[in-house]
Amino acid sequence: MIDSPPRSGGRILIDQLALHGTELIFGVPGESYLAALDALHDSPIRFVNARHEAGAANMAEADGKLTGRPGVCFVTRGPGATHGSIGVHTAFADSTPMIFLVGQVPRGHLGREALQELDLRATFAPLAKWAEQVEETARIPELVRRAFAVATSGRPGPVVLALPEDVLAEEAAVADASPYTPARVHPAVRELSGVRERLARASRPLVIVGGGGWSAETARHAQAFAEASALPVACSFRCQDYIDNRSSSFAGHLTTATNPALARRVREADVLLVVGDPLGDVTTGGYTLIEAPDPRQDLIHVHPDPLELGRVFVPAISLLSDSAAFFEAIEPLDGGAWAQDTARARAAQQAWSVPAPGPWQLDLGLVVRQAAERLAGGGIVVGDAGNFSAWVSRYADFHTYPSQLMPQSGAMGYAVPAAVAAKLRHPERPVVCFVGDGGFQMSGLELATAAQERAAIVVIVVNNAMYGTIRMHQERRYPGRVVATTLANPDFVALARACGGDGELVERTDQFMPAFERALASDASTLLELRTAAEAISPSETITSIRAGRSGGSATG
Ligand SMILES: Cc1ncc(C[n+]2csc(CCOP(=O)(O)OP(=O)(O)O)c2C)c(N)n1
Ligand SMILES: [Mg+2]
Repeated sequence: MIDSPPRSGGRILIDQLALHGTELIFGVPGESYLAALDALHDSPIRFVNARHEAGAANMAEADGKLTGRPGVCFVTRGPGATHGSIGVHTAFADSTPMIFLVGQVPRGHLGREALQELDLRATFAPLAKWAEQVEETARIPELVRRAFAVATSGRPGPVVLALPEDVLAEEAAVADASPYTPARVHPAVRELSGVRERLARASRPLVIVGGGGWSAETARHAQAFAEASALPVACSFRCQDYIDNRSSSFAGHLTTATNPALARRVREADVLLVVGDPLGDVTTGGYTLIEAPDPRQDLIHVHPDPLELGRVFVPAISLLSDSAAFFEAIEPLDGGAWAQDTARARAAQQAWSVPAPGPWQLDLGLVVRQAAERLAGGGIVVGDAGNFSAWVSRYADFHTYPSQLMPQSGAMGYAVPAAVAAKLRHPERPVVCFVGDGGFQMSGLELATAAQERAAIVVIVVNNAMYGTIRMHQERRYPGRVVATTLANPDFVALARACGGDGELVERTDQFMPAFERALASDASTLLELRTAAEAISPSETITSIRAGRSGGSATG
């Protein structure tokens, strides 16, 4: 095998990334991986240098979500790795394939607490699917190939590879690896019959879709199966684009502020067919809609990772399969017994997603709805964590996969960098990012990266001059005692201009659409600062109503 000319470790690494299909690397450079940067000088791979490693890691995570192939991030040693760790956490929580490369101190300095040294295997053990250090130049092809396979197989997730500086600088004569192929998990015919038999005896069935490994084709198969069987389908937390929201089967979104009619439907279902989703805290309403460990409903859980089946919830039927293979293989069934109920689920979702105008000068519900109607499913809607996202989840709709990028991890600071990555991957599609004033200040300087990369995004900053989510929880538990949740903000419009973009202040609902049209038409990134009333704390509550003990719902991260 050793008939290749000697190459530096950096060159071997970049050659492996290219042969596994990498086109973009998001990162912040460091002297620990100069040999890899040098190899990029003559490579078709584009290095996008973010302004902060959290931005770079969130960009790579978003890229992995959009493509289904590992997004790649490259950072340096302890400070770069710890800054970027939030993106690794999000990739884990969101089941997103990602490869997080970290320059490390030279092998001869390991264990001495050399400058910026960090035990990266130990640090990332609980954050990543696999964390390894490459200690021999000749093993780079083997370990990089394995990193791609691990990131994309079973439940997708992040892999961390530490690369000591001298391993990258040293030369080795080693052959390239063959391109990776993710392992697929197919259901057995007998198991599919068992699923269909149990469903056929149901009177109030519900399908829940979510988790990793989704694709446009899987979305089509899932929709075709659900519609032909007249089954209602709910999307798990922040997986709203997994099925066309215009479908007769779409029953809504299980989120932090779920439609009470949908929550009741989950609780009262007799059979739940859950495909791909690991069933987390938010989707299950804090383990109340689906009780752990023994759900009241008959749970049919389809997942590609055997360790996920029965981990929290004991299924009536466990089926080891990836979502794509399941929806390719399952035959529709007669839905006569529940078709009318599915129509009611659909009607309840439609009623829920129409905003009732409020007394506000700027009505966020109307603004989100108008923006979504203008995009008509063709855009990519990116979101951060915060209460503003409750309006986005409720009043925007999604037609194709992928068209939504929002962190299931609830990480603030995600949206602006994720939007930059989305625009680089889909330059032809409008990319519209919703973010709170708090979240924007965590990563807003990535607008400078957007300008450098000529990625023209639209950033809608919902400015309520506070950490609204935390204020809401504060008012519920400690009414009137406001601590640490008020924000004195910078001039967001001026900030956008300083970063090479443009900006407009929007203070009234009727000012929004003209400003949005100008933003969509612009060649530069445009920030629209929406001034919203602090009193409008969530779509269903005001601060006054919370203080008066008249809470009408919930919204959070
Ligand atoms: C990185 C990170 N830090 C802290 C939190 C806790 N948190 C959740 S929402 C929130 C406030 C968000 O404020 P803003 O972005 O202004 O949105 P708003 O809730 O006001 O709409 C905070 C601090 C978090 N989710 N992520
Ligand atoms: Mg805010």
